Amino acid sequence: MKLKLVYFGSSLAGKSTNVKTLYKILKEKNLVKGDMVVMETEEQRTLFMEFFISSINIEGFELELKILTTPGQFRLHPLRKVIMKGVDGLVFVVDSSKEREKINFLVMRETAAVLKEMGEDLMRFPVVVQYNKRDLPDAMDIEDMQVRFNPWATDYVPAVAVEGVGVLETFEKAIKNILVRKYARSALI
Ligand SMILES: Nc1nc2c(ncn2[C@@H]2O[C@H](COP(=O)(O)OP(=O)(O)OP(=O)(O)O)[C@@H](O)[C@H]2O)c(=O)[nH]1
Ligand SMILES: [Mg+2]
Repeated sequence: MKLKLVYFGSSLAGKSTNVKTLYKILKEKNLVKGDMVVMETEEQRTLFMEFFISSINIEGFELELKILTTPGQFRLHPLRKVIMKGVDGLVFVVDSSKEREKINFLVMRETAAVLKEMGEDLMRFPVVVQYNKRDLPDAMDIEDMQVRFNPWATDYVPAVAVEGVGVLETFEKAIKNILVRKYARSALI
């Protein structure tokens, strides 16, 4: 089964750090097919990134995963639509810094708009919320963030992506959510 997982979140929230770390973890387990493709703007900000994993077995399913990040910067908005095409599941990387509260929220709203244009509803999508940068001195309380950034009441993972904390857990939960959703849907139709 082929699945597409997209990491979204505000600029500098840690999406690339997650995906690069995940690539390393999976590469060591020989689960990566090919190289990681990275495209950056002149200021080292993500334009687009993707990599493939071949035959990863999760919960008894043989999966081929395509993993991508969206660019966080607002001026790269048109690219986000391209990246979101055919997406099966999402990871919402939330910057725990109090200073980023508003921008986290705006990105959630904007992602909902992108999906709506594709005829999809963010609120009905398989999502995992990652509260990244738990190491910051101004990190918000998880309970406060849950109210603001987890309207799905879905799984969440506290993380320090830069140290690799929470990266694999987030990924595994995201894949499980996609599978549960796909199977629940096919059982009901
Ligand atoms: N303190 C701290 N810094 C982090 C953490 N995760 C990532 N960072 C740092 O945050 C900065 C931005 O990380 P990126 O992974 O490039 O962020 P991004 O979401 O891909 O940003 P864009 O590509 O611009 O949208 C980098 O300097 C990272 O080292 C974390 O858990 N704690
Ligand atoms: Mg990036």
